[in-house]
Amino acid sequence: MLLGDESATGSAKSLNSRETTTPSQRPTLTIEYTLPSTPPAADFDDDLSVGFADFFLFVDHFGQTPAPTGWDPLFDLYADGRIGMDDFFLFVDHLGE
Ligand SMILES: [Ca+2]
Ligand SMILES: [Ca+2]
Repeated sequence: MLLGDESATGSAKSLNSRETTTPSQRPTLTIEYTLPSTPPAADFDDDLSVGFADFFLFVDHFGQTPAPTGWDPLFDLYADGRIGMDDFFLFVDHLGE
């Protein structure tokens, strides 16, 4: 059984896979989606939004330079070879995207 109004946004669907006893004849549901073409620059954890998890990752890298360990150019939003206040301000610009 499939219910829904295709002309409305936010339409709900119900799919009952027990209507047939033959597994190969049961309906299947395929969901296709497209990721945003340009994820936010400050989305460090790749969840397609900029939030507190990204902030804490940024704080972990704050003050770093390309010295021996811990350097990750991902956090150098203002690409000057140091993770500092310029990067923080760019991060804040993206917060909530
Ligand atoms: Ca994120
Ligand atoms: Ca920087």
